[in-house]
Order: sequence, then structure tokens, then C-alpha cells
Amino acid sequence: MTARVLVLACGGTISSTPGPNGAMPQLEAHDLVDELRGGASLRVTSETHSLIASSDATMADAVAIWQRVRQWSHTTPGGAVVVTHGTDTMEEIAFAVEALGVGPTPVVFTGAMRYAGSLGADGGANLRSAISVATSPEAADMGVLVVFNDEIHLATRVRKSHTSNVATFVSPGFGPIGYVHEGQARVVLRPALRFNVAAPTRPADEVSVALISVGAGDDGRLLRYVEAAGYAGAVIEGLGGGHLPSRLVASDGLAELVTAMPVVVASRCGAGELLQHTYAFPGSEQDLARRGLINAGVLDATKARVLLVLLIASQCREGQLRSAFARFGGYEQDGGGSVGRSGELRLPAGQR
Ligand code: DAS
Repeated sequence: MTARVLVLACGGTISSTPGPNGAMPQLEAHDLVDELRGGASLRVTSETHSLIASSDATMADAVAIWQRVRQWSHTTPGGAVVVTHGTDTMEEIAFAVEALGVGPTPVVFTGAMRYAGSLGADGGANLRSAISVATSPEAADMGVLVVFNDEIHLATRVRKSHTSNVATFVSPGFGPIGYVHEGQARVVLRPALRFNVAAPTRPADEVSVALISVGAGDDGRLLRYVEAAGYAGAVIEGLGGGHLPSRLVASDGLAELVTAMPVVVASRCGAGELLQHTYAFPGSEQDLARRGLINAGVLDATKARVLLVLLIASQCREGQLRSAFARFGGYEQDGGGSVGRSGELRLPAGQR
């Protein structure tokens, strides 16, 4: 393996070592790389982006990582990037970097569930596997990947599924697209389509999107406070195939919210695409579409929120926003078709 690899460290458990009161992110990128035995043949550049718990990662971090990837791919043709990151928000930051677009450059996120120095710590093995995948010719043009526990996942599909198990990352409904075997990457599936959003034209951190989860009997009173709290958009994590209780749908809160800002509906199921043409009851997927809610398709609520932040930060038009959800959501594969309203994006005053 002689490809040039940038290892960009962003904190998390993989960078954590025990302290008097518990583990804290402290290891820099060079510490992580130095730990790898047999890494001498690699041409690794190590950089520390941050030493944070990933619960503190923001969309500004995602944009900064994306910018560094682009810079690296311009200055290092044929090079690859491995991002070490906390697992708590890895699925969001990796998805954001993928959505912003990395071209053919292999970009692999990895991390750890057990901090450095603990029994069975998984960081070193995960980093080594991530580097093997990133430097494999098979990783080119795959988009951003997450390599964890010797499985290879697409950033567009992966999510953390367990609070502590080292096999925490899964791609529900899809599965991993490859694996690492005796240190070698095996890619067995490739993404059929990849999409990008436009680069942000305003700081992504200035864009707040509310994420509201709905349960049985919910009357949606929380929705009334979203605009006043300064949010620019909202994702509602609904039920089943993309449904909401009829009492919530009948409330003024939802109608006012849809008038004020883009509102996306996703499902709490965690796998599968939202329905579009099946049910007709109040609060059904067809009813919500008529009321102007945007269907998240195969995106879970967490990824839908990331996409909505990036789209609002790119100051796109409403038609572009709907089209982006149709593409990333998997229900408009050719980029054509109707994208609904095409006017200015409706955003609350002060959010434009
Ligand atoms: N849960 C820790 C991790 O797995 C902390 C974090 O996400 O930063 O990395």
C-alpha cells in the first residue's frame, strides 16, 4: 500500500484515553497513526481537526472536513482520506460530507466503541481496516464510506444501532456493501447513483432545523413553538410509512409550520422508504403530501435533518429542495419529473 492517505482526527472514543473521572478525547492524529504496526509502507499525513466528543460536532465541522477533502484531492491526485470520528454523530457528519460531494476520492470514516487502552479496544483495528479500504482501488468513486468492525457501509445508509456494541454500525434494509478480510478490502456492491447538493452559501451553523419525534396520541402542540424558537426548517419523525395522528394534522400548528418553513416527514421505523400512494386517511402519506410536507423517502429523520440544513444553507429554491429530497430519498432516480413548487424557499423572517 503506497497511496497517499490523509488521516484527519476529529476526537471521539478512538481518540479517548482514561482520565481521573472517565475517558476524554486526547489523542491527536499522529498518536493514532503511530500506534499502527506495519504502517511504515504507508505514506500517511496526519492532521487533527478537533479533539471533541462527537456530540459536539456541528455542520460547520462537516463543511470544514469536506473542504479539507477537496483540498487534499486537488493537491494529492490518487490520494485518499480517512476521518477518525466519534460514533455518536458519525452518520450525520459522514452523510453531510457525502452530500456535499467528494468526487472519486476515497473517503472513509471510522472510530471506536472502546477507548484506547481499554481491554479489547477496537480503534487500532478499525483505523487499519479504514486505511486498507481507503487505499484499495475498489474504494474510488464509491462516495463516503464508514468502515467499522471490518464492515464497509455507505454513508448514505449507515446508522449507529447500539449504545456500546463494537458492531454498532448497520445499514438497515441495505446491509454493508463489503468487508475487510485479512487486511484486504472486499467491495461487493457499488452505489447505483450518487447525488450532491450545492455548496453552502451561508454558514451551515447558522441554519437550525428542528427534529420532532411523534408518538401515539400526539396532538402536535410542540409544533406551535418551532417558528418562534428561530428554526429555519423542521423534520417530523412520524409513524410507519410516513403518517401522523389526525389530531396533530388537524391542529393549527402543522398548517402554520408548513406555511412558514420547509417541513419534512420521515419515519421512526428506521428502515424502508416512505409510502406515497397507499393510504387516504387524515394524516396518511397522501394527506401529508397534499398539505405540503416533503417526503424523506429512504432517509431517516437524522439524515433528513442534515440534508435540510445543507439545502437551506445553499439558499436553494423550493423546487430544488423538493428535488433533492426526491433524489436522496430514492423516489426520483433520473433527476427528472415534477418537483412541485419552484418559487423561493419559504423561510421565517430572519432565516432567509
Ligand atoms: N460515543 C463516543 C464514540 O463512540 C463518543 C463520541 O461519539 O464522540 O466515539
